[in-house]
Order: sequence, then structure tokens, then C-alpha cells
Amino acid sequence: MRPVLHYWDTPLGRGEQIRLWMAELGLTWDEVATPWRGEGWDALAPDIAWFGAVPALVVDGFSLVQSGVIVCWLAREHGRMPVDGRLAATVEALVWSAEDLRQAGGLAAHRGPDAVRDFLRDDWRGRFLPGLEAFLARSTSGWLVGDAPTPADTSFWDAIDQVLATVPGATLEGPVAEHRALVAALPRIAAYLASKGR
Ligand SMILES: N[C@@H](CCC(=O)N[C@@H](CS)C(=O)NCC(=O)O)C(=O)O
Repeated sequence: MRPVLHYWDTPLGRGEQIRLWMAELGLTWDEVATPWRGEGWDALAPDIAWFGAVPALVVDGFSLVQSGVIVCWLAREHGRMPVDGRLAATVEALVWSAEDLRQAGGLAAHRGPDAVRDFLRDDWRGRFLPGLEAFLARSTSGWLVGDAPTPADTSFWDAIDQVLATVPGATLEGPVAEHRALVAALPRIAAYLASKGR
């Protein structure tokens, strides 16, 4: 059965990393465009949005929340998670680190110019870009973990997309920009992005 994604219809949100990874897996899915705390919001909890938050994914009556868990679960279900336990844990840690970046960037954009300046210096240029560059320097495949794309690649792509779109002054160059281009050129990801006019 087709997965059903409960979220709002916007690229700038946690639902998009799930869409990107489902696209990469070759899945098609249905969407329930959840209104932000509007009509229908309360009806989602607790069976779908367990704790009143989305995104939530429902597959064959099984509902799951936490975007990072959802993409890693989908990867496992479709044989796209590394079998080696340490590599799999590395993928998961990267997916959750992408969430850290998303939160830090979102908070800074919300708080204003001083917070943006600190974010760009301390978080963006100070730790996330160097951290990613270190992973990419060790990579022989171009992917963050192992020799094939994993949710680590798409979730970081998406978190970076959000930072570039919402944090004034955020720019990207070098190996992380090259990784970004590599992800966007994956045929299924490219087709998905084109279908959204992106
Ligand atoms: N850690 C969760 C965060 C989920 C989350 O906070 N979702 C927001 C929208 S992006 C939400 O539904 N918030 C509901 C609320 O604040 O009432 C994840 O990664 O999925």
C-alpha cells in the first residue's frame, strides 16, 4: 500500500526530507495536507500524530512519527541502510545532526540579525560545514556513508536547503556544494525536484 504522509504542502519543513527519500526509493505516496493547528489537526492525535506533531507517515495501518526515524526506517525496509551496525548508526547520527542544523538555522532566522550572525559564525561555518567536509574528505564514493546514497545525504541536503532559503547570508561552496549537486543529480531526486518546479 502507498505510504500516506501527513504534513503541510511546503518544501521548507520536516516533511520534505521524507519526500526526498521516498522519491529516491522509487516510492509513490499520498499526502494529507495537514492544516497548521486548523481544522483536522486535533483529529490526528494520538493515533497518527502521537504527540500532536507532524510529519507522520502511515504505511499499511502502521503510523510513525519523528522525521529522522521515518527516513531511517524506510531505508531499512527497502534494503538501503548499511548492514554494518556502525555504518548504520553513523547514518542515523548524521540524520539527527541534520535535524540539529535545521533547528539552529530556523531559530536564528526567527530571532533576527544578531542570532543569524552568531549562527553563521558558530554553527554554519564553525561546525556543520567543517564537519560535513571531514566526512566528505574521508569518502571514496562521494556519499556521506558507504558507497551509496543514504538518508544521511538527503536529510542533510534538505536541512541545508532550508538554511540557504531562510537564513540571510548563508552561502555554500566547495565539497559540501559538490555533495549537494550530487544529491540533486540523482535521477529520481532530480525528477522529484523538477516535478515541484524546484
Ligand atoms: N522531532 C520531530 C519534530 C516534529 C515537529 O516539531 N513538527 C512541528 C512542525 S515542523 C509540529 O508539528 N509542531 C506542532 C506544534 O508545535 O504544535 C521531527 O523531526 O519530526
